[in-house]
Amino acid sequence: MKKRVFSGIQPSGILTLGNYLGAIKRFVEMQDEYEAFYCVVDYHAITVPQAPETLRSQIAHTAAFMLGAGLDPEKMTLFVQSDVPAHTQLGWIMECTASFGELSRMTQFKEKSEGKESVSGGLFTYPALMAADILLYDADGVPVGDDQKQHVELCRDLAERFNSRFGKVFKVPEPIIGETGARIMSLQDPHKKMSKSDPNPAGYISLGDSKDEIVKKVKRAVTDSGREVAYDPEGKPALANLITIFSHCAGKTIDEIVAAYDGKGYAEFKRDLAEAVVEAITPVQEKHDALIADGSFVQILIDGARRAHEVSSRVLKRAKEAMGLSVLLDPEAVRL
Ligand code: AQP
Repeated sequence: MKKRVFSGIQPSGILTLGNYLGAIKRFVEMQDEYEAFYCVVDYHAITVPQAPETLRSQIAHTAAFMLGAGLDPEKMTLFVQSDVPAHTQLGWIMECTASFGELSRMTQFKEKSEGKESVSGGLFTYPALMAADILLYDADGVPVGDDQKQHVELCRDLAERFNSRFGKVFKVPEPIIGETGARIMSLQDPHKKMSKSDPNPAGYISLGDSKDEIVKKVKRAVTDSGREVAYDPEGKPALANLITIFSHCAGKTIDEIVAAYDGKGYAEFKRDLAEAVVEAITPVQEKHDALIADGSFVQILIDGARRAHEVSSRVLKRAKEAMGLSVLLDPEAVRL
């Protein structure tokens, strides 16, 4: 039997090159080897305010970009989180399993709430919902970028705690982190990861960007002082990030890129980098555009939600029974 993987992407903006290199490309590679469940996690996106029309369109674009990148409905299950009721139900159970202290330690909450006057309760508890998302599919592994590792560790802790209290209900999953491309950084600040919700669009390359926009963003990308194209993540983090992006997009090693620009300046390097990015994402954009035009992604999401519901409702039932919840699940058991 194939091992299972689960992973999700928030429709909190148009996907970035970071989402593509750090997550989606690997989702595609894994769909042959694993039984894969991939989810557009729209409940996670509403932890910050979203306008309804924008959210609807971001859900569509997220699904179409994932399919455009090569996810195949014959091989994997793609669905939208809010179409499958078990997610919020087990989400609540996981909130009650997690402690306030461990949720307070999540670095993403600290980063996203910093400097904000008001943050939603959901932003604080969302790692518990994420744990539920994963556990509902008895996932063996969770392919994520390095930024999500802490959340997968929390999911493991919650699964183990629940299992020790109520018996073995959940499979305890492992994070699957790619060696490279695990964290693509902002083009404007190499200490911040590239994020689709960055208020400064110059910081990210969106999968929706035109060729001209990509060329401009790469040209404007910060570099470190000096002239030499050298890979030094500590001393020259901005340049190292650009070399990493180049290496992924062109399918070459870091050493090959560095050797190719020996004695050449940043301008030539950036011109070729922009070209490599455009080449890497153009086929994804073309397939995305065709899926949006013919609307065929909608049926894929409907079929995916049915399949996800089948699997997740069985796991939810196990959890509720183990905890002593519900009358409907077993009416005889509650006759005292
Ligand atoms: N910069 C990145 N480099 C590598 N991987 C990344 N991922 C995100 N950014 C990078 C990976 O993409 C997957 C989906 O992430 P998500 O959309 O669920 O949430 P996120 O990690 O919070 O991504 P963003 O783009 O930064 O979204 P916003 O701006 O809404 O917070 C995950 O596997 C993640 O690791």
